[in-house]
Parts: sequence; structure tokens; C-alpha cells
Amino acid sequence: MFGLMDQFLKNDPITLQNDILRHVEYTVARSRFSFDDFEAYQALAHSVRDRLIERWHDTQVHFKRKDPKRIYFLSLEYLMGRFLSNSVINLGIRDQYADALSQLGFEFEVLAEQEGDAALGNGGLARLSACQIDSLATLDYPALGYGLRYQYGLYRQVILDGYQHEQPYYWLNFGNPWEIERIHVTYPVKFYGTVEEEDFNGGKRQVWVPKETVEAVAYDNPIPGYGTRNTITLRLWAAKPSDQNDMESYNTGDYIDAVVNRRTAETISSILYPDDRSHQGKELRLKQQYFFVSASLQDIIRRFKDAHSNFDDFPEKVALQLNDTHPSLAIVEVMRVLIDEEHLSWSRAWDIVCKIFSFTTHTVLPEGLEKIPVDLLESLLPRHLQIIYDINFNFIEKLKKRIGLDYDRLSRMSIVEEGAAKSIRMANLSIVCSHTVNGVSKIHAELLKTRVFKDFYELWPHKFHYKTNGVTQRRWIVVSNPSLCALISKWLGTEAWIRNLDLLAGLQEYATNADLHQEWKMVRKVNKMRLAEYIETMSGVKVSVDAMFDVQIKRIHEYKRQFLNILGIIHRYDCIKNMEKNDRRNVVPRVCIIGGKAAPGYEIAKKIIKLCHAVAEKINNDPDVDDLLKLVFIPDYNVSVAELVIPGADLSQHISTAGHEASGTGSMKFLMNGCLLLATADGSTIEIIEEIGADNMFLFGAKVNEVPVLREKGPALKVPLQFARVVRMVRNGYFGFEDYFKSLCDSVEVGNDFYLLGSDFESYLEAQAAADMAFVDQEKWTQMSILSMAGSGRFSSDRTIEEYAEKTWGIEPCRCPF
Ligand code: DL6
Repeated sequence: MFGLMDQFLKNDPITLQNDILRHVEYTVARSRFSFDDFEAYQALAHSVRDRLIERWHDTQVHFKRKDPKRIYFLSLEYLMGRFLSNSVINLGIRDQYADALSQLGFEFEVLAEQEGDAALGNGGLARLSACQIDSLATLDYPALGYGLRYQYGLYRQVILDGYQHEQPYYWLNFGNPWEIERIHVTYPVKFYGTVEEEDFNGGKRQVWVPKETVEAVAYDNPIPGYGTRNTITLRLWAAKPSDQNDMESYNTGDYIDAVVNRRTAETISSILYPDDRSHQGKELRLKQQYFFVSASLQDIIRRFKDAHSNFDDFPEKVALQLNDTHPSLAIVEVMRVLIDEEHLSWSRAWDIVCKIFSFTTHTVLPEGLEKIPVDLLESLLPRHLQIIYDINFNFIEKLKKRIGLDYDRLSRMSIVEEGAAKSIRMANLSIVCSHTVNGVSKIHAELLKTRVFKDFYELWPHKFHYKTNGVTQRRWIVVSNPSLCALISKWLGTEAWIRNLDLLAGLQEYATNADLHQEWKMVRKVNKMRLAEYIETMSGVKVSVDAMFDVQIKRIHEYKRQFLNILGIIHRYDCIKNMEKNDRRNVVPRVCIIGGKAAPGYEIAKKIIKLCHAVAEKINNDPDVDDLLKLVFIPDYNVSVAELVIPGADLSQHISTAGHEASGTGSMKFLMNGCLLLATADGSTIEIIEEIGADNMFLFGAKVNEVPVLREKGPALKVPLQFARVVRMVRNGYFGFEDYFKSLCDSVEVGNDFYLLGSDFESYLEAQAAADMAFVDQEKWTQMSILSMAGSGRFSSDRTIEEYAEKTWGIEPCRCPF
């Protein structure tokens, strides 16, 4: 069957050109004789989408026929970025499209720039989901990702006078050719109401009588694998009004109100919550979580029932991955559906639940652990609250038998947190009900076992594992750094590394090869020129590509210590200013680049952004330093900006206080692009050291176990004079705005410096000085750069996903035949 239908759509330049023109005329509805870049992009995207759909259909048919165990990946956030370049590369038809377009008078790269980012997430967790979806498709796993189709993605960051302002990002304004609306795939999702008791089979049972219904409509985004025909689905749900609510209003003649009320249904999927630190029990957030979980489970159960009649087979066919606690209501919903709708006994339902869920946590911060107020749950999902109480009762009874009446521990481990405001601890619920709890790096797993979830680890050590994060080389080398991609393939003599990143190790033997050095430097220079041009356009600052490009791009958080970076820059500036003119010749020129968004309500993070601008203003306009030091803030950091910045970076900073970054994935992207790391021994950096060696990086700072000891010292902690001096410069208004920066300075005063900027400052400066020295010796630097990228093989998300598939989900590849 596949032989006959293979390649229904051809990919030769003439066919592609006709295809694009046909879409200009009939999809975009512009004349094929006159259309602009954006219209050309739209037509191009539709032409690519046709090819995606063909493979996607074939994959779904194949999966249906084979009926393998599937992994359902539940995540409230995905930072997909742009689709065009990634799609044509994974489909293997980028060059054909580039040829076809050039004959039509368009340039592929120019059209690719027309696309906006799909920014349906906040930070690391959300980008990780996107990388993992790419790997699931590439490795042929029978997978389906579920999420929410927010109409407002992550806010746009606008900088006015150095202050961050947030602007809504209505990303669907110009349409979205990459999704397919499935109007026939809709499910009712219910809220509110009461729980009634009714007679059933000679006994009693609880029945939820909901009060409000919202329809979930599926929007499918085909995700192509690389080097395979497999194209899997990312299914995002949008909320639409349901006719079921309105009958009464219409009957009472309240037509206008009824129509206005319908519109409120749509708010459920309208907006992404913009804070990645904590969620303070907001009703809309809970509605979003349940809406997405309920629709996804109806879809999953419908698919299972199409081919099976006995729920005891469910764990043979279904694995459910909880991407952090955000989707953990899924556990309760499966219990409810199995008991209340499918009429299974509690113990049969519980047995199934315990076999299907795995949970990955992405934080070590206590404020990152979600809690849902009981009164909110009681009003929105009364039956679910009952089920949670029952799960907790059974758990605590069993626990008492294991550990006795240790009330402190029982209360710490309880799913229900007692107190003035009673709440449900979603992490405890997820651990109790999942067969596996995964951390995202080796050190993160250790912290989970010894600190965050110590009680649970002691009870169930077998549940605790880790899968070190990874990122996809398709996006982070092939799409974003085409010249490096070509160079690697040339020197390895194969493109096989695009599916097997371990092959990069083959470059180690050429680390001192003069020809490679020359080509390497050329590639890096071109990428730096591209970045310099972007910097000038964005900020008006001209930078020299001979300077070291030193980058820190990530969400702004106190623990990520962008403030430490800025204080280091002030120190560098201060040193240059205080130098004799002649000595300035020995200074290694630097361009310091910082980018990232602060959560809208995170005051200190917003002050860090303002400080960066205030310092930049001073330095960039000081003729004394000239090209020796520049500081630029890149606004509105997102996936596409990262694709441009990372290939142009010489040095990147990953400088969180040890024990705070669960993993970190930015470092992996920089590493793959031959950028050297300046880092603390935190998160996945510890494993990066194992792969490339401490000699090829610039490490500094307190180790994880030293951090609590240093904190204990409090006011007795020693901080270097240089630190006190640079903080004083900020405090005394050297950069202006002294009142505004006061609380920021207070946060690092001795005795108050929770993130230990002061005690790490000296070793931070030493690491920076070592980076300067290494940069002077360009041959040595290039060698370190080659060895960094050659050692990055372990940090492919393909490796992570294979580990999940084998060790956690128990699934096998299911490859669609060509
Ligand atoms: O696991 C992906 C990513 C880690 O690399 C980061 O270290 C971690 O901060 C991030 N967490 C989040 C928000 N977490 N929650 N919940 O993005 O996850």
C-alpha cells in the first residue's frame, strides 16, 4: 500500500514552484503575478504543510494498524519557535524549496523571517517539551503531545527607558498555517456543580452533576521526524462555547446575556500564565489544567476503546507522562472516569492508575511546587476533591503501617496540606500515584532524594530516577547554524550525526588540525558578524567582531544571577577606568550580551533589567573604554533570537547558585555551537564537565554542599572588597536611579545575600580572567571550542528520549514504511 502511495506530492523544483503559486492564488487569495514576501511565506508554508499532512496521515494509519503502546506527553507549555525551517529540514527538502523560490525571485531565509514564534510557554520546561517532541518523531516513537492552544502566547517584552513593559502577544493575528483545526474532534469538558449520592447495583455511588460545559476543539500540529517518514501530532486544545449551557437562558428569553456568556468559555484557553516561579491558586489556571487534562483523556480513552474492550489492557497500550505537576489532575480524572463512568471498582482503577503515570519534576525551588486551594477545587471540581481525599486516606493508612505514628512526617507527606488555607500538594499527589519520579540531571535527582522529596525517597527509593535533559541538534545546529552544520558533515564525512549526536566525538581527533581551525574560525566569524548586525539594529550599538562575545540569555531570576554578571561588568569597567592608558592595550575587548524576560510581577528581576540598561548607557558612551567593553541588552528574547545569538557567542554564562538550577539546557545549545562555558557546578553543568573536562571550561563558585554552610554563616560571611565597591557604586547612584536600585543592593548585602553573589564574586572574577587569557591564544581557544562541541553528543534530546522510552515508558519505535 505504501509503495503505491509513496510521495504523492513530488518535490522537484517545478512542482514546488507550481505548488507555491497555486497556494498564492487559491489559499492566500492573491494574484500569482503579484505578491509580497509575507504572502510568499504563507503560500510556501501551505505547500510545506501539504507535505507534512501526507506523511502525518500515513503515520497515523500505520500507528492505528500496528496498535503499539503509545506515549502521551502531557504538558501545559511548549516553546516551539518557528516551524518553517525546521519542517523543511526534517522533511529533507530545504534545498529544493530554496531553488524553487529563487527561480520565483524570493530568498528562503528572507521568507523564513516572516514567521512569528509559537511561544506557548515560559522558559526551560517549555523549550524542553519542544525538543523532546522533535526527538519522539525522529526516533519513530508512537507518541502524541497534548497541550493548550493559547491565543495570547508569552508576552512581548518592550523596553522603554530601560524598563521592561509587557505587551500581549496575539500570535494568531496573521493566521497559523502549521495547525489543522479538527472541528470534528471536540469533547465536552464540565465544571462546577455538586456531587449526589445515588443507588447503584444494590449499593450507593457518587455522581457528579456538573453545571457548566465548555467544548474542547483539537488543533493538530504535525511534527515531522528527521530522516524518517514518521510525523507525529502535537494536539493543542482550544475552548469554545457549548450549546449545552444555554438552553435555559434561551428559554427564558435572555438571548443577549446568553450570547455574551458563551464568549467567556473561550477565555479558558486564551492566555498563558507568564510566571514560571509559582502559581497562587487562581481559578482560571485550575480551569486550564482541568480543561486540557479532561479533553486529552477523553481523546486517549476514545482511541483505546476503538480497539479494546477491557480496561485491564490499558497499561499495555497507554503511558502518560506528566511534564511537571501542571497536568497532574489527569491522575484524578482517570480514577473518576474509570470508577464513575466505566464502573470499575476502586481497586481495579487504582491498579491501572499506578501503572500508567510517570512524573518529571523541573524544579528544586520550594515555591515552584504547586498547591491548589481546597475551596477552589471544591467549587470547580467537587468530585475530584472527593477522589483526592480518598487517595490520600488510603495512602496515609498504608503509610502509618510502614512508619508508625510519626505525625510530623505523616503531615509532610500528606497530599492535603492542613492550615488556615487548606490546599492540595500536587507534587505529593504525583509522587504517590506515579510509578516513576524523574529528575532532569544527576545533581537534581540527588537533591530530590536528599532534600525536596526525602521522605518519599526513603519510602519508595525504587521510584526515583533521572534522565539528564538534552536538546535537539536539528533545531540547535542544523537550523540555526547551517555553516557549522556543513563543516561538521564535511569533517566527519557523513550527515549521520544529525540522528546520532555521539558521532561528534569523531571531531576530537582534529582538535589541533590547522585546516579545521581556519574553517572553524571563519564559520564563527560569519556568525558573529550576523549577530553584530542584529545588535546594531536592535540597540544602535556598534560592536567589533574581534571582541569576545560573552552571552547570558535566559529568564531573569535571582538564582540565575544576572546581577552577578552585571556587577562583574561594572568591576571590569572600573578597572579599565582606573588603568593607565598604556595598560589598556592589554585588555581583552568584550561585548557583554544579556537577554531575558522577567515575570511581570517579579520586581527584583525587573530592576536587574533596568540596571543592565543603566550600566550599558554609561559604558557604551564612555570614550575611555571605547571598544574594550560594550554592554547590550537584547530585548524580547525568544527561540528565534536564541537561534541567532547562540551561534555567534564565544563565551556563555551559566552561573546559578549551586543547587538551584534543576538542569539548564541553554548551556547544551551553546556547547553544540562551539561556545565555551563559564559556569558554576550546578544542574547539568556537572555532567558537561564529565564529558568535556574542566580544562575546557571556566568554572567557579561554591559547590552544592558548600552553599548551606555559607548561608549558615550569615553576617559573618566574608565578601571581597571589590564586591563591596561595585555594589556601593550602584547604591550611590553612579549609574543613576539610586532609590530604584536600593532594594536590589539590599538583596546582596552581607547577611541578606541568599544567592551568595558576594562570596562567589572573587572566584567569578578569576574565572573571567582565565577566559580573557585563553581568548588571547586563539589557537588554544579554537581547540577548546572544537572539543566543547565534540563532547556535546550526550546532550541530545534523542538520548534523553531513548532513556525515557526504555526505562520509564516501556515503548518501542513504530516506523512508518517508506
Ligand atoms: O527541565 C527543563 C528546565 C530545566 O533545564 C531548568 O533548570 C528548570 O529551571 C526548568 N524549569 C522551568 C519551570 N519549572 N517548573 N515547574 O522551566 O526546566
